[in-house]
Amino acid sequence: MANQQAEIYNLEQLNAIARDLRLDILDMTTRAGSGHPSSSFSAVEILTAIYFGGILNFRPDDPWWPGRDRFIMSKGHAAPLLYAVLARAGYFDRELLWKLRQVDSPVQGHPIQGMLPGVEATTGSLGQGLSLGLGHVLGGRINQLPYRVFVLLGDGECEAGQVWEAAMAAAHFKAHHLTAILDYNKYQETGPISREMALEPLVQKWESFGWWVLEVDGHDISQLMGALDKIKDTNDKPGIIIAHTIKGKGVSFVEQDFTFHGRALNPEQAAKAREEISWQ
Ligand SMILES: Cc1ncc(C[n+]2csc(CCOP(=O)(O)OP(=O)(O)O)c2C)c(N)n1
Ligand SMILES: [Mg+2]
Repeated sequence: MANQQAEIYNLEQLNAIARDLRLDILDMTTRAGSGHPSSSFSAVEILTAIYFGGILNFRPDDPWWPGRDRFIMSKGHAAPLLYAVLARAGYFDRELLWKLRQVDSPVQGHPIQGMLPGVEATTGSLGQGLSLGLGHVLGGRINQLPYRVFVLLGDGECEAGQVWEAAMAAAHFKAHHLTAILDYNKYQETGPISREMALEPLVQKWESFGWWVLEVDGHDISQLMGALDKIKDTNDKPGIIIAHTIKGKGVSFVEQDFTFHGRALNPEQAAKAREEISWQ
């Protein structure tokens, strides 16, 4: 059965959705007084393309439908983005977003499977999502369900060894239903990746692990959709889209400032940010 997402959006509408998601992330984190706004802003267009560009096959009113495609937010600290997307997709009431990080709220600082419909995996301890995604693909193979699995990785996350263990295993098992998207914003928590622990040459690394590799501008929704579509044809290899992004994208004074990694904007900063985002 086709994607239950009834509406098909054009590029202009998708860019408007991306802008609205940024505003939600801003409001959620500023109201909570904590969270990861810059990590969330970085991947807004990636999730917009996957969820609203007709890539992911999902049913918000039947979230555990066995045939659904899976999206796993491996960089779990970008939970505000995931929650904003799931609310927008119709999995739950948008009012829940304002309970981010409150005690007993289902919208915790990191996603917890079973607490909210649409959350496929409990993440936040970095490095685990690709292994989980591979497990879903292999399970689908056993159960003869040809769903696809998409996993969003951070670049700092790729400094974790488990990512490469999963990469090696996915190639070995010819897991061509597995697509990783790397949010390559060049920063992790404490500074630039090139200084903390360099990843380059990244394309060659993934290729040498047996993956199909595409590179895109991670803020260009049409490039992302083109790559997400093309990567379905890998035949016998898993695929990765290396999406070049800007950490904090959309708010000038947050962009590339890693001190905003785990820090919400204060109300004055948020008012300025709202103004900037609203014009995009
Ligand atoms: C296993 C593990 N180690 C350390 C952390 C703490 N931590 C949270 S986010 C982060 C940086 C992640 O950087 P990146 O993957 O590049 O994500 P970005 O925020 O840049 O999108 C770190 C080290 C963690 N969550 N899990
Ligand atoms: Mg990063």
